[in-house]
Amino acid sequence: MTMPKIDKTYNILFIYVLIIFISACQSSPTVNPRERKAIQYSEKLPVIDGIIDAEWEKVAWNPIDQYWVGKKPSKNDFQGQYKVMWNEEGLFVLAKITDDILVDNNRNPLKRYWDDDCLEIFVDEDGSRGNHQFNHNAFAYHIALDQKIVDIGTDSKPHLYPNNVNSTMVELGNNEYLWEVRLNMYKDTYRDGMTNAPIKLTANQDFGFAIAYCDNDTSEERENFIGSSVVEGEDKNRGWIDAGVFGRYTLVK
Ligand SMILES: [Ca+2]
Ligand SMILES: [Ca+2]
Ligand SMILES: [Ca+2]
Ligand SMILES: [Ca+2]
Repeated sequence: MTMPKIDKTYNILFIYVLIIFISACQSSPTVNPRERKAIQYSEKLPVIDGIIDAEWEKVAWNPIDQYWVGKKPSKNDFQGQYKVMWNEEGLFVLAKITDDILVDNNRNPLKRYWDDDCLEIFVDEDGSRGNHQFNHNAFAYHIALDQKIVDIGTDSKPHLYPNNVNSTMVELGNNEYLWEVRLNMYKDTYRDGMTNAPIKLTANQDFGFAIAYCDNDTSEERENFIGSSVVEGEDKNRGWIDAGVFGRYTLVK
């Protein structure tokens, strides 16, 4: 009888394939880029001075490691990590950035500001997601090396938003820089050129957040744009238009 021998061979082959399949599944766990994460509460407001407050020690660093524009940079070229906390008064961000060459080619803060080195912080105060290109459903604040704050207004033109963000950047040495930022929060009814009262954040609410760094060293245009959230698809440079690509968070207390 030869049949049992063939059956046995198939059984061994089947088990072998099954083991390979299971181990492949285990070695690459499925990551859900839209998984909701927590932003921790800060009882005290950090001082925006580039010195790490005791409150910052209580929250973890997170990587800025998603290549939205350009390829993976070398460690000298760019490395980035951030911390984020919330308080009723606003959102607080600490970013540690390694960048080998700082450039500010466009001295006019409203001209091609994304082609100069800048930190970009994306906030969607109610986590509503959706388009925010020419409205204030969400903000994409570009923070230049001279701490000028730029986003696009409802008239489709870039504007400075000096009252919305308070930031500072200090050099730590070895091409490493610490950015400390406070962002006031506003409703989507924010009106450019008017006095807008900041809103209070509340525990357990949804929040959209991402952070990125525009890195240019020696080029006409930005060389790399590295962000914190996983963006699906070919075009990953969508944070300035679509709040749906921000990370999804809950403010916890
Ligand atoms: Ca501080
Ligand atoms: Ca660089
Ligand atoms: Ca919104
Ligand atoms: Ca640079």
